[in-house]
Amino acid sequence: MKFKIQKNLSNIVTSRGLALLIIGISALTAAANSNLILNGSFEAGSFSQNSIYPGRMQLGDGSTVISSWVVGAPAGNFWWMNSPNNAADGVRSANLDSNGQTPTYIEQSFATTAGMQYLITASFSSEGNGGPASTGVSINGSLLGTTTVGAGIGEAGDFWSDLAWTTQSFYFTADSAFSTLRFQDATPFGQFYNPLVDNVSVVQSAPEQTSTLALAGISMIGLLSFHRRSAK
Ligand SMILES: [Ca+2]
Repeated sequence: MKFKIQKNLSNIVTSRGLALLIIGISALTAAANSNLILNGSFEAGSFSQNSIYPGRMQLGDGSTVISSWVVGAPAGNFWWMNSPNNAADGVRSANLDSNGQTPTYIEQSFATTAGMQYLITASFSSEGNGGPASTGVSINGSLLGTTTVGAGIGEAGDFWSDLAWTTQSFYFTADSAFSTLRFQDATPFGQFYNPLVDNVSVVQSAPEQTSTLALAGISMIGLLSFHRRSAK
C-alpha cells in the first residue's frame, strides 16, 4: 500500500515536471519565432500618390518599389494602397487587380531550413468590400491554399475607409535553403473583385511544436496512469 502511494506521487511529480517543461519550451518557442518576412505590412518604400486615384500607387511588372517585395503584373494592375484606405496593419496594403487577365501577384524570398515547418499568417480583404475575392498562397510555385473573402454585396457605407479584413494561416515544410512566398489573385475569370493582402508573417513552427505535442502526450500518459492507479 505504501509503495502504491509513493508510485502515485511519483506520477504526479512527473506530470507537473513535464507540464513545467512544456511551458518553458512554449516560452522559448515564442522568443525564437521572429517574423522571417521583411516589410510584411507593406509600409516601407517610396510611395507616390496616383494622380487619378487617391490613396494608391500603381506598380508595374517586376517593380521592387515596395521594400523587400517583387510585384508581378504582366497584364493587370498592381496597386499599393495607402490611407484613406484602411489597412489591416499600419496604413498601407497590397491590392491585386488582374482585370480578369494574367493574375497579378506579389512575392518575397527568404531563408529557410529544409525539413522545418513554417507558419504563414496574413490578412485579406476585398476591394470596396465587394467579392468574393480570392487569393492563392504558394511556396516555390506550389499552391498551399486559396482564401476567399467578401460577401459579394459591396460596400454599405464609406467605400474605402472601412475595409473588412480576415486573417488566415497556412503551413508549409521547407525543402530548400530559400523559399519564395507568393500571394496571387485567384478570383475566377468573369469576376473582377480585387483581393487585398496585408500584415504578412512567416515563423518557424517546428520542431518546437512537435516536441511540445510529444511531451504533452507523455504528460497525458502520466496523468492517465495516475488516475488508473487511483481508481484501483
Ligand atoms: Ca500594412
